[in-house]
Order: sequence, then C-alpha cells, then structure tokens
Amino acid sequence: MKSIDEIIAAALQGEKPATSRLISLVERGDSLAPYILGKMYPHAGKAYYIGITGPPGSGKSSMVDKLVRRFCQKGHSVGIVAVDPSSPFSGGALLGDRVRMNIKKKEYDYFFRSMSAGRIMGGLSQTTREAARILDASGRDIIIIETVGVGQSELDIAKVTDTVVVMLTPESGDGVQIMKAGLMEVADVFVVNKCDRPGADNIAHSLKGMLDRIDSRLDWRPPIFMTSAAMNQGIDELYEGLLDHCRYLKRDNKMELRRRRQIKEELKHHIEAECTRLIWSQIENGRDIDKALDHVWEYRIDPQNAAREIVSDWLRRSAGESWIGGGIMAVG
Ligand SMILES: Nc1nc2c(ncn2[C@@H]2O[C@H](COP(=O)(O)OP(=O)(O)O)[C@@H](O)[C@H]2O)c(=O)[nH]1
Ligand SMILES: [Mg+2]
Repeated sequence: MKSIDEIIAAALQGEKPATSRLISLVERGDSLAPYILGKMYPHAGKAYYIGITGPPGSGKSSMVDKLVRRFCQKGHSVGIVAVDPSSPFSGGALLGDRVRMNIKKKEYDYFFRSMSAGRIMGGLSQTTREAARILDASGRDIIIIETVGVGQSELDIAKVTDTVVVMLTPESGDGVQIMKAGLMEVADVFVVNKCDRPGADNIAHSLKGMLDRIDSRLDWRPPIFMTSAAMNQGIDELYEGLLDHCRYLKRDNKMELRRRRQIKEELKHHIEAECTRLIWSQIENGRDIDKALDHVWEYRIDPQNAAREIVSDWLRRSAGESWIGGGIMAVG
C-alpha cells in the first residue's frame, strides 16, 4: 500500500491512477482531503479553466469530446471534470451520460473524470473546483468542467472557471427563458449546438438581439458560435473563440482580477463553514439548545432572540478560553 505522500508525489508527476485516487478521496470528503488539497494547491494555478454549461441533452459531453481532441492535437494536456446528473436518493443516473469520452488515440494526453452529483459531499462547485485543481497541479494545462446544467450549477460554474461556455440548442426555448436563468450574465461564449436541426438560426438571432440591447455595457461581447457536435461542424471556430477569450483575459490583468475575485468568494465560503463548524462543536456540547428549547416552548422567549443569546453567551465564554487565549499566549 502506498502512503498518501507517495500518492501525492505520483499525482504531481501526472500519474493517472494516483490523480484519480486523490480526486476520489476529496469527492467523498475523506478526512485526508484538507491534507491533499494543501499539498496540491501550491502546484496549481497554471492551467486555463473552461466551463461548459447548458440544459441537459444540449450536447455538452459531445462537444467536450470534440474540444478535447482539438486541444490534444495542438499539444495540450487536458483534464476534464464532468458532473453527472444523478439522483441523491437512488444514486443512479437520471438521464445518464449517453456520450462518453470515446477518444482511443494513445498519443492524446487527457484525463477524464466524471463525478456523480448525488455522491458529492459538500458543495458541487467546491468539489468540482477541488478536482479541477488536482488536475491542474498534476500538470494538465487545459481544464474543462462540464456541469449538470440544472439549477444553480449553471451559474456556479462562473465561480470556478476563466471562460464560461453556455450551450443552447434549437429546443432550448425562447430567449426570455435564457435571461431568467441569469445565464446571460455568466456567459463568455455562446454556442448554439445542433445547428443541423431546424430552428438554430432563430435562437442565434434572439440571442444576438439580447446582446445588442446590453452591448454598450459589455467590455467583452460574448460571441455566438453555431455548431454541430454530432456532425463535427463549427468546432474549429469555437476552439479559436475560446483562445480569443483567453487572450482577452490575459490583457490588462483581467484573468488575475477574475481569479482573485473568485478566490475571495471562496475564502468567505470557507470562513463561514469554519465558523459554523466551530460554533456547533461548542454549542452542542453545552446543551444550550435543549435549555433554549424549553424556554421557547414555554413562550418565555422567541426563537430568534434565544438563538442570539446562545451565540453571544458562547462568544463571551470563548473570549476567555483557550483557543483565543492560546493564540495570544503563542504570540507573546
Ligand atoms: N442532431 C444533433 N444531435 C446532437 C448534437 N450534439 C449532441 N447530440 C445528441 O444529443 C444527445 C445529448 O448529447 P450529450 O452530449 O449527452 O448532451 P449533454 O447532456 O449536454 O452532455 C446525444 O444523443 C447526442 O448524440 C448535434 O450537434 N446535433
Ligand atoms: Mg453530459
């Protein structure tokens, strides 16, 4: 059995089984996860992160397959994280991914990892980001993240990637729905896929109309690409469009600003989680809640004020206690 440090060292060398192992541990929230992330993080940050979102069935997986070929042909090393839509209850796939990466060529340097949305412990976007970072640290210079394309995950992808591709199809419905979903704000590149089907021009047209209306507010106007992943059409143009956005980000430190903004949000998220964890570990031991419950039950105090009392009691108590005091002692 390899030690965790040996697995980490192997993953940093780009070895696939080791990389896969680390992602699994992080995915299921193993107690080693913070150690792994701590060791991998200093080696990350070199890759370009692309997110692909859009409704289930729009052709994201099919497109990822095509894009990965392009990137590999150009000599890149690609890491893919695809989140499968699956029910948290049954654990089984709702729609299943009909398209799997079916690249056979040996000389293509890619690593494909699918994660089941239902099995991920912790936030979807956080876990995806962590998996992507492990791939980044293992030497992949292009990271592609495919979302499940439902609900919040569609918008969250903008928190973890440099370029967001929003994929629509002739079946996506009218433009108003796109606006409602807030997708307009997160899209850096639009793709109208299945352009081999009727109606593709219509959706491209209504998208263009919407972009025209907000054009003056945009520093970067998202281009619209017409593609057919199935018929292999428009892939080169999309590939070039992605590189264009990457070049745009690299001018005037835009990439840096975007990433710093994302990291700040991530820090806030972790601080909140850490505070919550800390508070619960204290309060639950103190049986404060049972006491408060009795008081609320007897209508002596309302729940909100009871909760406030618990928290401020805890703050007062802990101010004199070791974890704060210890910190001060350590400095002195
Ligand atoms: N006609 C047509 N079908 C496509 C195209 N791209 C994907 N599909 C099909 O659409 C279905 C869903 O594709 P998939 O890539 O799994 O979509 P995802 O759920 O967004 O990842 C599959 O049956 C694909 O073969 C396309 O450009 N044209
Ligand atoms: Mg898919």
